[in-house]
Amino acid sequence: MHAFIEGMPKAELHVHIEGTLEPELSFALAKKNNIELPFDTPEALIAAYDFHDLPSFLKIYYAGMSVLIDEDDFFRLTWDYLEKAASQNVVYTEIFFDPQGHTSRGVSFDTVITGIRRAQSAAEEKLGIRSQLIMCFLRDMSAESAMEHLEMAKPYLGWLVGVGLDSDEYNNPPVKFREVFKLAKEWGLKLTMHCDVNQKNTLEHIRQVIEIIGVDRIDHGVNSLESEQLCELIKSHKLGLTVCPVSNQFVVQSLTSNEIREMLNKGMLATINSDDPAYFRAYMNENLIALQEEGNFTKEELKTLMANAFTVTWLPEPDKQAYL
Ligand code: ES4
Ligand code: ZN
Repeated sequence: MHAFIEGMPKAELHVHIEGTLEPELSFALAKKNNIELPFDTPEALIAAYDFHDLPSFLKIYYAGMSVLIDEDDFFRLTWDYLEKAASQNVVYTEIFFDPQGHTSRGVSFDTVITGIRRAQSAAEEKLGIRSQLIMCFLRDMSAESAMEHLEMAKPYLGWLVGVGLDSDEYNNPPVKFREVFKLAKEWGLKLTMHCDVNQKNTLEHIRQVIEIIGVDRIDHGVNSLESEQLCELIKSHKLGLTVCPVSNQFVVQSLTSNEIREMLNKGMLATINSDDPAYFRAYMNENLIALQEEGNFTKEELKTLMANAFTVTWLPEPDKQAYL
């Protein structure tokens, strides 16, 4: 079964590039940029990873970004992720990045996106892994800030496939960003938003992303199973759900294998993803292997999950068909 999982050609649709920052790279960049880290070794840094909910994770995730300063840092971050993904037979990936996590520290939008883009091009040429980029807005910042960052992205629209919404969901509903996402859609960008597992007002948030924002996909969205009506909406709109088993485990102490199976049984387009693999210590293969073991998934079910991922990619239709 492990060999089967490792050998499957995979698509990943929910990975935050800043969440792929490995402790070793963090130390290397800190040294290069003369930044003092509050830990002596990468192992000590990993030992301090103490997440039990979204805010406790985000605190560590934002602190980690402080070592990313110049274009080469963003290149190396992205290159290392793409190299790791390619080594796991990920043939296509859609990558989130959080520009506000960098501009708020004085790193320019251009530095961030140019470094990432350069690594995407190099990896496609040298490793054969294809990728597209999704710009995320931090939902705990203002809608005005999100709009400013959308405007900043205007000269780089050809480098973006879509926009997303992440960070702390508490009291930050999808409708807060209605105008930003409306404009992004007018510019031809695809739309997705996080509806993290077990958040306050989660069913209302899921309803909003579908009925008010008009998303093309939902990130996580596991709680939709609590509402037959939402499940029907998700199915009728053919929305993919990017589920992240190991990420979920930190919040609900389960890889949500029962929920993922229920989605498959209902014909919902569930996909498996790593979210923040360096922090959660699990890339695609580790997510799939752990999930298979918890839920006793069959090869057929795993094939369905991966076919779902290729089905809901934001690739041009002929390219998508070539993978299916
Ligand atoms: C995230 Cl798991 C998760 N949820 C919301 N925002 C995020 N940013 C990075 N990982
Ligand atoms: Zn996420």
